[in-house]
Amino acid sequence: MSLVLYDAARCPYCARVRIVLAEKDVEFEAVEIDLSDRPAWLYEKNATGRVPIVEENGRPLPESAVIMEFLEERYPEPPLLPSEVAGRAFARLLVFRDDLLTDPYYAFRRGEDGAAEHLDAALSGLDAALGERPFLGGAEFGLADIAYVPWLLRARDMLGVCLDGLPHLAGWLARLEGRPSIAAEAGIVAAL
Ligand SMILES: N[C@@H](CCC(=O)N[C@@H](CS)C(=O)NCC(=O)O)C(=O)O
Repeated sequence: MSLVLYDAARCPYCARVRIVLAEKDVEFEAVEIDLSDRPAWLYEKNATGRVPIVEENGRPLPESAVIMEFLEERYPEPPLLPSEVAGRAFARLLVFRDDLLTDPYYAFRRGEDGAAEHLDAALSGLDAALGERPFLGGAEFGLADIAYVPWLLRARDMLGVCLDGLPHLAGWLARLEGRPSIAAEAGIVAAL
């Protein structure tokens, strides 16, 4: 079976897929896409022209949330969703609601008025959630954590967002960075 990832180092959505592939120790070929000069053929694989796209045996699949689920089913070990139905639904809900973090993140990156306060509020919400459970989806590391961590790494390391006043969030990020998959992503961010 051949697996190709159309990838971009700076893309946090691609980071989700890189992390899942690393967690599951899946071999794949990475094709780096220059987002400022995207090849015309990319639109044949994804009508929006966006990455990530995963291609299995020549069949392209876009959308990071869908790709994460696909990889979870295709490579079930180690599992990245809870074994119990309600737990899986909760993890999926968090992925579905990722704009609670990504909207204020991009607004802050664009320098919009009031964006710092909105990002602070989003980060405080995550901090509060992580005060109640060790990982975003519950007791175990999984897709919910992977869905959010690319923006946290970029907020901290590229936008200079300080997590000092957010002990649960900072502790979660430090725990995640103990995993080779996330440490590798932090390395990619450092090299951007
Ligand atoms: N909803 C998509 C978003 C992917 C996305 O926005 N990728 C960006 C790079 S981070 C991209 O390809 N941007 C090019 C564009 O918007 O034209 C996903 O989850 O995969």
